[in-house]
Amino acid sequence: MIPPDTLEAVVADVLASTQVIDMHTHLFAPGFGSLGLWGIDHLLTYHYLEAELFRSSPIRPEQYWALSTAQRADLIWKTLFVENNPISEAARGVIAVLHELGLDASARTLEPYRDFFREQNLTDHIARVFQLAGIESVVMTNDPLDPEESPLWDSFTSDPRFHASFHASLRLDRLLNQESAYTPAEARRFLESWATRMRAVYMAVSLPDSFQFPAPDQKRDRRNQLLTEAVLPACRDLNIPLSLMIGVRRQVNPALRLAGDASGRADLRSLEALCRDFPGNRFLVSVLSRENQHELCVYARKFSNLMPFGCWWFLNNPSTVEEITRERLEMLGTSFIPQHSDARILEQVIYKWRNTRRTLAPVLAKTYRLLADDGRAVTRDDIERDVRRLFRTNFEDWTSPSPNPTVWSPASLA
Ligand code: RAT
Ligand code: ZN
Repeated sequence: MIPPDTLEAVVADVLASTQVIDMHTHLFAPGFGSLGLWGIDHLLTYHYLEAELFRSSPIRPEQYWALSTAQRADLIWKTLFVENNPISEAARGVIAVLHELGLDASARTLEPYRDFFREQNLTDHIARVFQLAGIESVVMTNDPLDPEESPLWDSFTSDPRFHASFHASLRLDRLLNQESAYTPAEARRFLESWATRMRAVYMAVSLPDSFQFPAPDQKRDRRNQLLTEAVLPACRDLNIPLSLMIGVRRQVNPALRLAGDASGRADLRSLEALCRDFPGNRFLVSVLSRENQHELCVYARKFSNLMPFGCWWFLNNPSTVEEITRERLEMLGTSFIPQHSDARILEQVIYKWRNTRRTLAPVLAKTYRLLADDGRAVTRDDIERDVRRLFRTNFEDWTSPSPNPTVWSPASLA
């Protein structure tokens, strides 16, 4: 039995020693060259920090975009890290990364950091970053309609070295949210061939808060038509899930570019319709609005083909992660995926997973304390089983279900 006063330390230790599968990032394997972002200049010009820059500096967006990447990074460092204390989640993250990499996080200029990153060999650096972050592998976001990315697949597929650490996911935003000339039949063939080529572990799309399924004019709704006639059948054929990231309001302030998106509450009856009408599909779902979180848990209780995941983007702050994770544990036990990093710059996985573990430790410890109060104390093995499920196997089971699923029968209980 674990003494009550060491419970949180045991939970923290189990969290620290369980390797995560980071199921949604914007990172790229080294074979993708300059698409893969890393290093101090990219860490500082992360769009979460760009949004914060404009709140503390008089610079106007058009003046900022006229600067080089290094000049932008210098300005963000000066504004958010020297003239102000870096206390926001995104700013504190940069400090944690520098510290974990053994650097003094209080330099006045970026030169010492630039020197450090210049000396790194990328392959070794990736291995060190994954080890510091406690992650086994990451899932990339791969868009075959991205003219910069698609030609690079030729060399990547022939280089199997990185497949174990960088899985692919087939992103559908361009296909579904922007104009594309494909008929549903063509789109289905296109998706099946790309998903096979990429060995995609799932397909994914982000959807606005206004997403409606079925739409009032369902027959003329191009996105819904492509969903029902191309995406969902392709996912069924390939036996992979579809990830829906619902509630993003793109470009409410276009002057901020990538930092110009916001969030909105969605009508999750659309999700209800999808889960009910397509029982042969599995859905991974994240919702961006805090107000949608409880409903998402309710729907997960109704539909076993729905897997809630992550505390996405504006929700990835300790106070909100704590609230959402508590709610999920209370309503779903361990049948959800608590977090993904959404990292865009390699080293971010260090701080994002550090923060996730730090927030999860007291939440899980409290859950076990309540259980002990009610009559059942947990062992370290019990905790390990839960954390493995949350950090790994819920995702693994959802993306690569065993080829011969054990069909449930009353006899299997005997
Ligand atoms: O969190 C982010 O970086 C956003 O800009 C989005 O990329 C979001 O995560 C998405 O995948 O659409
Ligand atoms: Zn993302």
